[in-house]
Amino acid sequence: MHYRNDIRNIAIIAHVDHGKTTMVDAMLKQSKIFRDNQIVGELIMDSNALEREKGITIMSKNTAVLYKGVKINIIDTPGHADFSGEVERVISMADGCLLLVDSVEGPMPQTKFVLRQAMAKGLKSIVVINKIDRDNSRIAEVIRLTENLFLELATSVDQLDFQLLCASAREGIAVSELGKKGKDIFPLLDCILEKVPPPQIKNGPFQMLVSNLDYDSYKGRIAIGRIWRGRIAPHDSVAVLSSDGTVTHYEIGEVFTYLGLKRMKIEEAEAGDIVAVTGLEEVSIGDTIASLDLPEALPRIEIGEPTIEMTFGVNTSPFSGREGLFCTTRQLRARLHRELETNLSLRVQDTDSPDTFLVKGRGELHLAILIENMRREGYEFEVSRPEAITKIVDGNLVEPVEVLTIDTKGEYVGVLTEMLSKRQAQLTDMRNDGHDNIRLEFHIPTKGLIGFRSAFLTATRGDSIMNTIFLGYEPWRGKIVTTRGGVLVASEQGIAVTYGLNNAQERGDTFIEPGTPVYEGMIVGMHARLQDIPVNVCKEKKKTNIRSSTSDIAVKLTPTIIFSLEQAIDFINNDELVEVTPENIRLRKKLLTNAQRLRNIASLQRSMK
Ligand SMILES: Nc1nc2c(ncn2[C@@H]2O[C@H](COP(=O)(O)OP(=O)(O)OP(=O)(O)O)[C@@H](O)[C@H]2O)c(=O)[nH]1
Ligand SMILES: [Mg+2]
Repeated sequence: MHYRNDIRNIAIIAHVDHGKTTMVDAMLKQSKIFRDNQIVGELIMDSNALEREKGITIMSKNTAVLYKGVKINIIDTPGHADFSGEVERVISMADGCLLLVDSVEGPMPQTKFVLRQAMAKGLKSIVVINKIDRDNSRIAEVIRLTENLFLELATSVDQLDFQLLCASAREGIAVSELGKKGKDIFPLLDCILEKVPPPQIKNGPFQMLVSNLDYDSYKGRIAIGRIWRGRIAPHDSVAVLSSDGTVTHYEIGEVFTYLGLKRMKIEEAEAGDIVAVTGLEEVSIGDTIASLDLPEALPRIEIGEPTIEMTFGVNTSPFSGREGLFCTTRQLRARLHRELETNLSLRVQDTDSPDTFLVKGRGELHLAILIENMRREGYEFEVSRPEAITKIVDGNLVEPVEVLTIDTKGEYVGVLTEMLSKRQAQLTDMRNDGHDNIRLEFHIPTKGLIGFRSAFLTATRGDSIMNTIFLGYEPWRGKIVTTRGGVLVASEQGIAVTYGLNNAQERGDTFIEPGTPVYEGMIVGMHARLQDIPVNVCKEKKKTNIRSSTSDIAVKLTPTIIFSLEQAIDFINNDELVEVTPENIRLRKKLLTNAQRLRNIASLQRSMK
């Protein structure tokens, strides 16, 4: 066994938005990976369209920089709890981690979650207190809180020995001593070279664990991972050891390593490095690729279980097939199964209905991102309201419970606690920093969180931040009585007009603009009361022979409420669906006609008697 001093492998981990991807920017830019005149922009690694739009990292990615003759392989990870499966998946490629902590927010639930993961994998930690340029930063306090977190999580004394730096990723500076004036990111790179152990090389034939997959239309499937043993070169013969014990032989196509944003073709790679290889038709994340001389499997990657589920079905609305490229059950099934190859914390199951699949994920955002991606690819389908996944453990019904952290102002505490107690949340902690910034912590069943985010944003006028993280399974706390009001349901198919919408607005807020095609059973607004009511938004004003005065024509509509996909999923009830097409997001009742719905209510009432 020996070490390779020319490589370091690190993962960047943190709570959402604490500056991981910005830190990678700084390292890439200052290590002169780019040509001097090359325009590279910001959040370079957030390369996919949805990531750029939302300003968050969704998938973890590899890059590398060269510094003082050493290649530092960097794995950028997502911070949002819904994508924590990604962190679990890639962290084993690293020997060390940069744990970023925002100098104002301090350690957050996801900071704890990812640090626990890193410790379990035995990674050496470097703590970076980031965003020290922020006005209200409280560095000393945040350091103290971070030390407490290490004390809480460490299982051995050497885990308490972590290196600490302060940085502003945005300004591209890091300092090893508080109060020193920074000028570049190099102190952090030096610290990585010094403190992160170089990769250990086991002698023996080739062995690599597949941690990620990519696809190229020319090269086909690309397997990415760390080589644990031996060497690999193009055209080598290898065995792929899959989860069910099957062993398949392949010839490697090309071998690549990372540098900056490029994958570079190389003639040979050696243990300790992170590489991408082509030529393996059937390979999954978690598989081991090994030499034919000694085909031994590495331990598989373990990923936490999903907590929420919803159905994805073929679009059954009267408008089905109008806007999508892929609308059939077969296409929907194939797409969902393809997603399983890379989205490890996702599950897909068949249901009693052949046109509907049960899809399970880590949270509403996890599933919403999948829906949004599919819609952009041209898929058309319908989804149900998300539900928490319950289980039976030792004969008892249990449900997922999460820790909810809210950063808010004093004035909202009353309304938030009231809203949350209806959702079965229990207040577990409340802190005031003396400037009216209040942090509340609750334990809340996952079912209570569904539909909460939009209510939260409205109640706090967008002025507060909420975060959740999975805590565990606890005994079922009973049903939650939903508090959402009724909806306005279109009573006829046609085109919505101003006159009809204006009438509807006397009953509540509307969701569609004049000129929108509607069908019977489509939800077009929110009723001011509890029950649903049919409205005819296509109704024109009666024509008379006398030309109407201008005051008649100029009906002023109240502005329409337009839901984003996530808000739509958050909004619907059990008897409703969201219809998703490349062009539109419509809300509808499951039962489209008023007669069907009335009959259903009557039969429900009968069965309750
Ligand atoms: N003031 C200040 N803002 C920063 C700094 N670093 C990052 N930011 C900002 O913080 C926001 C989030 O930065 P990202 O780099 O996307 O954070 P992230 O940790 O990669 O976020 P996720 O991948 O979604 O978890 C962006 O608006 C950045 O510009 C910093 O050092 N100072
Ligand atoms: Mg990021």
